[in-house]
Amino acid sequence: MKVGIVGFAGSGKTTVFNALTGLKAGVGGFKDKVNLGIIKVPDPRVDRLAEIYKTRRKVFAEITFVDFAGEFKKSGLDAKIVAEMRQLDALVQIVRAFENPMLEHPPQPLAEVESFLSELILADLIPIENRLSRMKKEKANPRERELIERVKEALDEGVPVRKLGLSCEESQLLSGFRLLTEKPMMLLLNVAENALLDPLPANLVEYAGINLLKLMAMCGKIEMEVAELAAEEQGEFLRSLGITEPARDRFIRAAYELLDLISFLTAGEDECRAWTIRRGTTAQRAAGKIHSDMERGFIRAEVIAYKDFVECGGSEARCKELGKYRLEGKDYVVADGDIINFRFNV
Ligand SMILES: Nc1nc2c(ncn2[C@@H]2O[C@H](COP(=O)(O)OP(=O)(O)OP(=O)(O)O)[C@@H](O)[C@H]2O)c(=O)[nH]1
Ligand SMILES: [Mg+2]
Repeated sequence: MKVGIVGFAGSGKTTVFNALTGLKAGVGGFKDKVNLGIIKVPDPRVDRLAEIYKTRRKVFAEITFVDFAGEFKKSGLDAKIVAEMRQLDALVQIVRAFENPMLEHPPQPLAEVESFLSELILADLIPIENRLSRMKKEKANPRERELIERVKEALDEGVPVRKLGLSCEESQLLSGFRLLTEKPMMLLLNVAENALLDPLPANLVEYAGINLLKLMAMCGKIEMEVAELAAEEQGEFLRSLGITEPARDRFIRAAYELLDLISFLTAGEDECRAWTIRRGTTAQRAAGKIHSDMERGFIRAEVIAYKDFVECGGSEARCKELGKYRLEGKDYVVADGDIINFRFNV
């Protein structure tokens, strides 16, 4: 999964990037550099399975973060950056809610979110308008033409494509454009140190609800310091501030919800591993996540729910005795925490 950290200059993008990745990219002074960082998604189930199978080889799901710089010049979003943003699975807009001495204006979270949306809309209008004018010359498929016109109308009115409630088929027709306003998006309110435990501003909560955006708050500066501490010191430091868990963990959960992702597990003496899939994925498609041969030659899936496996003391035989071991066919919808062994034939 590739997540872009976007937003206006000085909103604290790189600070948040450091907090999420534990890296130490330079902050402040409007650095003009794209940072890339990969994190492993902590999953205690993988740790536990590795103990049961006595293996040291643990593989976790990963999230790649891209921290953009200088997105917002006077003339709008930079075309090169827009092109890179189009490749991402989700966008996280960092919204400034702290006083930044390098910027003149005080924080105005809602206004900042609205004007960033306008920039995204302008960026999406370019390919849509180009397509429309080409369609007028060619004989276009009427379904596609109607769709493109509807998208253009929405964008003209300031409505992100995400809100149009498109069908699967319509999304498919638009997929080549990789529209920014269609991407799942989260607002991350970057709050001042003294506002750490304040409730989220009501106007922003309302706005996020209407526009199908996920919303969370953190203090980037503090969380960046936390990420620099050794793991065993982090808990204590957070507790002293009244924070229950690192923002990174909250963020990962929110991102999985945002993208409707779950994990299934594979376990054995050679390796224990978490695989990320979209909720609703069938067993056969899930097999393809591991290897295309497994999907093509799919026979069946042997499934034990993680919870059952642990309750049976990590014994497959015991799971079988208690009827917790299931054989599932290709259309079985995989559940979060399923431990799966795929049978296949190529
Ligand atoms: N007080 C406070 N300052 C913060 C917080 N987050 C970031 N800052 C400060 O804001 C300034 C800008 O932070 P950056 O993380 O570099 O912001 P950015 O969005 O990456 O900036 P550009 O890359 O230049 O667009 C730095 O001086 C940070 O220390 C915060 O939560 N509280
Ligand atoms: Mg930066």
